[in-house]
Amino acid sequence: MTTLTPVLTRFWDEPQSWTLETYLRYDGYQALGTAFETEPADLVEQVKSSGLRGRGGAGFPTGLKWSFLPKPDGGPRYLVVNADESEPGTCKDIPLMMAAPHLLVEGAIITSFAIGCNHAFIYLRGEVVHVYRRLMNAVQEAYDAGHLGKNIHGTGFDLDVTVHAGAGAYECGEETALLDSLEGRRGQPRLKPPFPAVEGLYARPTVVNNVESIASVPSIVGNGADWFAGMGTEKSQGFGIFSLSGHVTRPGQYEAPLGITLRELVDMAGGIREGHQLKFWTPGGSSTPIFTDEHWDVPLDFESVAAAGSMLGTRALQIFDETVSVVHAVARWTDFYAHESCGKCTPCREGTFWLKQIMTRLEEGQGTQDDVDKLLDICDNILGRAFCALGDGATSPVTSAIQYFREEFELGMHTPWWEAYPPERSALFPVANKETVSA
Ligand code: L3W
Repeated sequence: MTTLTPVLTRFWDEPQSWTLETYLRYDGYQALGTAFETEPADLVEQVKSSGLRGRGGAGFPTGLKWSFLPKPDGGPRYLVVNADESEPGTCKDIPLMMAAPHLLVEGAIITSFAIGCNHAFIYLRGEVVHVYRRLMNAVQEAYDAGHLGKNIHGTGFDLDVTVHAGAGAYECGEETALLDSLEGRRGQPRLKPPFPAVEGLYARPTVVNNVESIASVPSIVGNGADWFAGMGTEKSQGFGIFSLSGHVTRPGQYEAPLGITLRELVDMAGGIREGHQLKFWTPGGSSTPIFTDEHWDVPLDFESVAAAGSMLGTRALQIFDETVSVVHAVARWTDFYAHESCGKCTPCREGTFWLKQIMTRLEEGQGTQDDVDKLLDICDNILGRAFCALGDGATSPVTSAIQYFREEFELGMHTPWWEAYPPERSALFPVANKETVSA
C-alpha cells in the first residue's frame, strides 16, 4: 500500500486489519470519545469547516448536507450510508469496508450523534456477500464493546445500525432509488426536491452519505477541521482514495491529497505497463468524460478536473494504453448503462438501448455513414433530460471518446475493433504483473 496521506488506509496492510483489536491499536474509537464530549451542533460545524465534500461522486459539501436537516420534531431521523459501489472502475468503498470496517462504523456513530439519529443503515450492494459478512462482524463487535445499542457509554445516546444488502442494481446507488429499495420497493429514483435531508427514508429527514465520506469523519473529529482543511487544494480539501486499474504496473488503491496528478499516481503505481504508452483514462469512473495523454498533469481536484472538461467523480482511474480500441472500451460501458437503466424515464431507457445498438455496429465494423453523428444526437437528447444522473453518465464516455478519437469511430464503418486492435496485445494483466495481481 503506497500512501501519501496515511489516514483511511493506515493499517490496511496489518494482518486482520478488520478486527476491533487491530482498530484499537490504531487509535480506533478515540474520536468517538471526543465526539461525545462535543455538542452535536459543533460537530456539524466542524465537518462543515473541514471542507469535506461527498466522496461518492458529486462532491457536495458533507457538513452543509447535515445542516439541511430540519429542526428536531420528536420523530425519527436517519443516517443511510450509501455502500452500493457499482460504477465501472470504482473500487474504493468495498476495499475500505473489507480492510477497515470499523472506520465506517465509528464514522456512522459520530455522524448519527451529530445529526440526532438513533437508527443508521448501511445499504450494501447485494452481490458482495463477503463484505456483508465483514460488516456484520464489525457491527456485532461494536455492540459487544458497548459502542452501539442503548445508552452508549453512559451518554444517554442510543444507536442501532442495520446492514442491508440490496439485490445488486447500479441504479440503487442513486440516493432516492436507494431509499425506495431500502423501503422494500423497486429501486427507482424519486423526484427531487424534496431532498432526502428533508424527506428521505420513510418520509423522514435523512442524511445519505457515501462510505468514504463517513469513514473520513473520525479523522476530522480526532485531528481537527484545520488539519483536514490543510490538505488538498483551496476548494477541494483533504485526501481521498484513488483507485488505479488497467494498464499500470501496480493497480490498487492509493490514498493521497486531492490535487495530486495522474503523473504522480502512476509513478507510485510503477508506471504504465512496460513498453507501452498511455492512450486514454477516466478520472472518476465510467460516468466521467475520458481524458487522454494531454491530461497527465491536471490536478485531480473537483475544480481542475471540471475545468479540463471532466469530473473528479469517484477517483476511479481506469488506465488504457495504446493497444486498446476506444470503441471497444466505450461499447462495454454502453452495454453496462443499457443493462442498468432502471427504465423509469424514456430518454435513458430508450437512449441507452439505441447507444448500445450503434456501438455494437461500430465495434463490429458494420457502422453506417451517419452513425457517429447519430450517437452525438442521441447523447444530446439524453443529457439533461433523464430523471437522474445515470442517463447523463451514459453519454459521457461516448461524447468524450468521439471528441478525442473520432477517427476510430469512423473506422468502425468498415473495420472491426479486433482487426484494428488485436486482442492478444491488449491483455489487461500481462505476465509481469501476475504477482502483483494475486498478492
Ligand atoms: C439538500 C439541496 N440536499 C444537493 C444533495 C443531494 C445529494 C448530494 C449530491 O449524483 C454523482 C453523479 C454521478 N438540499 C441539495 C441537496 N443535495 N442539493 O447533495 O447531489 P447531486 O444531485 O449533485 O448528485 P447525485 O445525484 O448524488 C452523484 C457521479 O456521482 N458518479 C457516480 C458514481 C457512482 C457510484 C456508485 O458506484 N454507486 O458512486 C461518478 O462520477 O455521475 O453526477 O445527496 O441530496 N438543495
